[in-house]
Amino acid sequence: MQKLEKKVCVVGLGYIGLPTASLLGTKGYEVFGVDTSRHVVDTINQGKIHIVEPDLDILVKSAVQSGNLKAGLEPVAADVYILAVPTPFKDGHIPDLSYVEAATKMIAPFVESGNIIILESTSPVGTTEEVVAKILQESGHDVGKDVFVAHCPERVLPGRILTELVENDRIVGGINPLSTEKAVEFYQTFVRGEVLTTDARTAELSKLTENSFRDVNIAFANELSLICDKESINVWELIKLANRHPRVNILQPGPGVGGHCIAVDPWFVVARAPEEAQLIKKAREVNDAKPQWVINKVKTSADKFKHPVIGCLGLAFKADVDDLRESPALDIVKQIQAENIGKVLVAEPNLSSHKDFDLLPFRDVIEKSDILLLLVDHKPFKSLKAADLKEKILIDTRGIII
Ligand code: SAJ
Repeated sequence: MQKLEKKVCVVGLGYIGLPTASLLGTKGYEVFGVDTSRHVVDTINQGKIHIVEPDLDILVKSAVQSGNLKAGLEPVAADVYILAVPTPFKDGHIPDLSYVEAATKMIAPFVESGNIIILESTSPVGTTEEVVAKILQESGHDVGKDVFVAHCPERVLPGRILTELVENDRIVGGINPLSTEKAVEFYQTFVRGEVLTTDARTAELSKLTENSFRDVNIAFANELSLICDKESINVWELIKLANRHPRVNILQPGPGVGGHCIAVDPWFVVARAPEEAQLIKKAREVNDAKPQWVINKVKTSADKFKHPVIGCLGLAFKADVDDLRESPALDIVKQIQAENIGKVLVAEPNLSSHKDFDLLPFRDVIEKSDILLLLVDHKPFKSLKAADLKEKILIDTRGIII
């Protein structure tokens, strides 16, 4: 593999930026990471991490110790800039592009002739051209000729980020063919998967499509769980049986869909095509309604006790991560607490503390609860057996306790 560029500046040192920066640091690039948080910058410069992701601690330590990864609050001159900042939504599910705008404005004074600027943040169609390229053009750069701009959406799965960063196929869409070509050359130096090429707008929509596809399929599973509950049928058994058909592959129901990706990105499609994106919108609504359904189940069970103790297992948005962003589990537990449905006990084995709850070991939570609400299929919880929980009311939103 050919090494073309030397210095990389990664803006945004979160779940995507930090793994990317440290991976590049261990591949021989000189990497400078930028974050607006002093705490994040200081932690990384000590070779430590501020997020939980398997093996990330080892990678960051090694990149920092080799001198190839440094972090700071302001960008530096580089050959390649990677923007990996959040793209949340505002009220009304309208995309919030202020972080992308701020990051582009921040690097603009450092950008020089020949540089490659890559937007990795998941973005609505048009963002690469209408925000990133436009700001750089307005800063006096001859975009597409002198500096090159492309979108390369991140597609890694939290929990498997380091493997997927290297192994996954990547989609690179430049604002013009030359930008695509330059960005592809860069990714080919560290990605083992295939690097597929297109234009920036198609690359943007491809990422949104992947997550919308998953959201729609999870919504189907969640809808089935409501139908099965009404019919007193075990949805997990039903799905297992249906999936034995060679062309059926139903996903798993849960307490709702969380994370910063699948619960957010489909809205970017809906925002630009509200008339057309009917199914995508409905799937979001089905998944967003599931937490309230779970809360109602807890309420019905709690009515059977004078002073119900509700043991909640898991706060994270999915198994074996500490990430609480858009977590339906967290929302459910907060709501149960706010509505005073009973005394709430919480276990989250991936966190050492939480500002709103005293976290307990999960065995203690089980022992002290009347109602056991399993919200996340974390590994330690999988050892639980229904036979050992006989005197409790069990609400297993993940179908792991048999
Ligand atoms: N979930 C279910 N049932 C399932 C699968 C997932 O309820 O059968 C729930 C999870 O519990 C979680 C949510 O969906 O709350 C999302 O989890 P996930 O594991 O499906 O996905 P994320 O959000 O961790 O990562 C996704 C991935 N996208 C796809 O699989 C299409 C990942 O590849 C993307 O890089 C990531 O979004 C992103 O950053 O966009």
